[in-house]
Amino acid sequence: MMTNERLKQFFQHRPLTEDQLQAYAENGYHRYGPILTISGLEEMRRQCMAAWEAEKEGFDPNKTWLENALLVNIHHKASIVRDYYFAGPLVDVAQQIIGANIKGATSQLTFKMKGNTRPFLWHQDNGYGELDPYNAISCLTALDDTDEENGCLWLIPGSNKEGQRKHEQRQNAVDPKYKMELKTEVDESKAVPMPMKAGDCLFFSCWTVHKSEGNLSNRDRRILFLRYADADAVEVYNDRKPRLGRLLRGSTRFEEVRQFEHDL
Ligand SMILES: O=C(O)CCC(=O)C(=O)O
Repeated sequence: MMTNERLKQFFQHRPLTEDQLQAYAENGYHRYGPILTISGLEEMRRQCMAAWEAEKEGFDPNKTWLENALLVNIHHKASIVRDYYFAGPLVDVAQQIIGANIKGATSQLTFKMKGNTRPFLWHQDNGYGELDPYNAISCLTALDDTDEENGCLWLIPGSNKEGQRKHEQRQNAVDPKYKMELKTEVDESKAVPMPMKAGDCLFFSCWTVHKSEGNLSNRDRRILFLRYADADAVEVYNDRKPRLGRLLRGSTRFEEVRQFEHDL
């Protein structure tokens, strides 16, 4: 693990204010703004791209979303992600939002490279992986400037207050091989784009409905996606088994989760 000095060189810590916490509870998201320093962004890009290029080839329209856009467990493959995920500013943010007991629930690269025009339909992250309690947060760190042209996220402010939604399973029009895509109905007029600068972070609740459009630009759109959950969170879709993930703060009632910490 990095020393505190090195963490400060790469990551910008800012606890959320009371007003920000209140706005998050109301709107279901928070634009944290810059979270990586210039050298943090450079190092993050360098390590993530090395991991990406070791496993992925260039964008291929005949491949699935999973093949083209996802690299899971990136914290096993890039030490800076591991430090950021386990000891960076987002752990404090997660603790402010979720409470004393926190685990890491997901780490992945979500790279919508130029040429990848596949939209990602409206959904809640708890649609794909329903966790209980319902306070998990998804944190997106931009490794490129992201905007409407290259497939930034869109979300529906306040949708976090409407609880767990029904999702329909769809076949994606641009990526027909991907049959598992979920979609929930929304009032599109309430949608707000979430452009980000490289090095910025946006996080939102497991109930916040969001989507992204295809990347129609000639620029890549690289995002690091991390999810944090209550240390006792269970997978509703999996017989309520505990979600495995490293315990980062506090304690857990699940021996598997305590044990999991030592496996990494
Ligand atoms: O990366 C994207 O464009 C959307 C991904 C997303 O919303 C998700 O993984 O939940």
